[in-house]
Amino acid sequence: MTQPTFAPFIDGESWQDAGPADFTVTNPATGESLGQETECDRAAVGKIVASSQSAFQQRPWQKMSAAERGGLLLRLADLMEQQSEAIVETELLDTGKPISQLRAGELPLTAAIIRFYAGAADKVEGSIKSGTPGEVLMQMYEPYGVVAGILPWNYPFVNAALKVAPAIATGNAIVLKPAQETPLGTLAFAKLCVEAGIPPGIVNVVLGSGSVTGQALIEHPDVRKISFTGSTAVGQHIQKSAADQMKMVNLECGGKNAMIVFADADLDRAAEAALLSGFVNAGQLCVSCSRVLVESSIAAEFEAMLTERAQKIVLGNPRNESTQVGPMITRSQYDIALSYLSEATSDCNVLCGGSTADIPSPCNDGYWIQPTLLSGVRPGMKVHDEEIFGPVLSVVRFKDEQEAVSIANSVNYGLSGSVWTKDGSRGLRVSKALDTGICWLNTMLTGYPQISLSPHKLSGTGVELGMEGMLAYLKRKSIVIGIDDDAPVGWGLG
Ligand code: TAP
Repeated sequence: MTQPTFAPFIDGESWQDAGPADFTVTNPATGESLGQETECDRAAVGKIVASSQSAFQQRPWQKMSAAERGGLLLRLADLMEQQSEAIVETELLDTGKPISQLRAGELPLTAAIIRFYAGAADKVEGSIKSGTPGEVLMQMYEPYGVVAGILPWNYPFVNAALKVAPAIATGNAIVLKPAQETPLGTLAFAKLCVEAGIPPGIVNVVLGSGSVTGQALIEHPDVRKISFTGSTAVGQHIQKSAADQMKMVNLECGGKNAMIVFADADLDRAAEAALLSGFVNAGQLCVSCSRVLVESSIAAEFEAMLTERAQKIVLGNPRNESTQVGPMITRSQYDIALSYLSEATSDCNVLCGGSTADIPSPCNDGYWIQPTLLSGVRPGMKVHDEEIFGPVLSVVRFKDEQEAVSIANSVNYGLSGSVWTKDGSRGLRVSKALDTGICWLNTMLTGYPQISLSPHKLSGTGVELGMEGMLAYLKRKSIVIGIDDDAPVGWGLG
């Protein structure tokens, strides 16, 4: 049977002969080929950015009110819900995520993000400040024009919404670049945008590798802002490249987040939260707390609780409703996670998991790793300090509050954290002391479009989500207006 060609999306249509289609997109749960993907070279990227620039500069986009753009986003969210089963199928094939989590988690979160920015579109306020009596000072916001949204493979649909919704709400055009391994969700998202009435060209998609297509996109002079989600190494590279043309850059990068469990915590809830955080999406989640810091006095008891429950986690075919953990999404990430594991298992105690998993047909050729729990992990070990981005949860013991904070903050990243204690003052004190963009206190991973995420340290720069995340898609402009014809101008000397 002939397989589909995944081609870039320009002016509301698939551009089938944009370039060579020789990259195979794979279903990570089964190892089967889903089709061939086109790679956009510099010329193809140039054509797609030109389409975005033209759509941005012309009617109907330039004549549309913010409220109308908000209305288009509401229609997008509605369409997404009406077509949710088709979207779930697309994401399931592309990423191998468990079907129950796609239905109950990702799709509702994506719709919530879009609806938040739909409502926010006409809430952008400028200001008037006092100057001299003869002058009025205005401050306002303007869209950048063409924005690049560069996406990772771990949550293609959610990440597309995180870039597209604020970009559209603020009147920009956006060119998305999905990870080469996971183009399906982004293409489906862009098509839905057109179906919702967003003018063709306002949401375009380039396809191809980061080094060729991504690089051409970030270097294009008409791209005035880059919103990137991915690894710290690539984020740093993008920031350096963007400096040549003074582009505004937003970077959401890696994390090595800590959950701190004090002896007085509700251990039952804390154990559930730790396992969710460590193993949801097979650990391929930037904000997951892959380090569990446990007060020494309860460490043995807590490790036993985690082990007993981790052994019951259902790993397997993402189509089964009962599946909790799916495969690694890419072959390369599977290899990276296994290489971390082979090093860690000689230095630490493996409480459960620790290697690949055999999943029966049709999933026997997928990228499967057992949910793995390690104890005896300490700062300085690679498994403690570096982001693995796989289903590996490390237990680290601490003796008191000061040591817990010091261990949590000892890594180069600063994305998220979580604190578990019944002592309210301590909970807030420790949450404040964590050098991270977000902290959950006695809860875990709850996501709200209305609160911003601003990564600290090597986890990134800028802000995503919330009103501030939307303002990041706008440049500032001040206008000073003279209203007194008799006011002096010039040197004021005569
Ligand atoms: P990366 O390898 O950094 O790739 C991210 C995106 O950048 C991909 O689309 C990639 O393209 C592209 N890219 C690579 N080189 C580029 C270049 N020179 N110019 C422009 N684009 C380029 O990350 P990943 O492995 O896909 O994602 C996992 C990482 O994302 C983890 O570190 C995770 O923590 C992070 N992440 C962070 C967050 C937040 S909110 N902080 C959320 C999700 C994920 P190709 O892959 O096609 O080559």
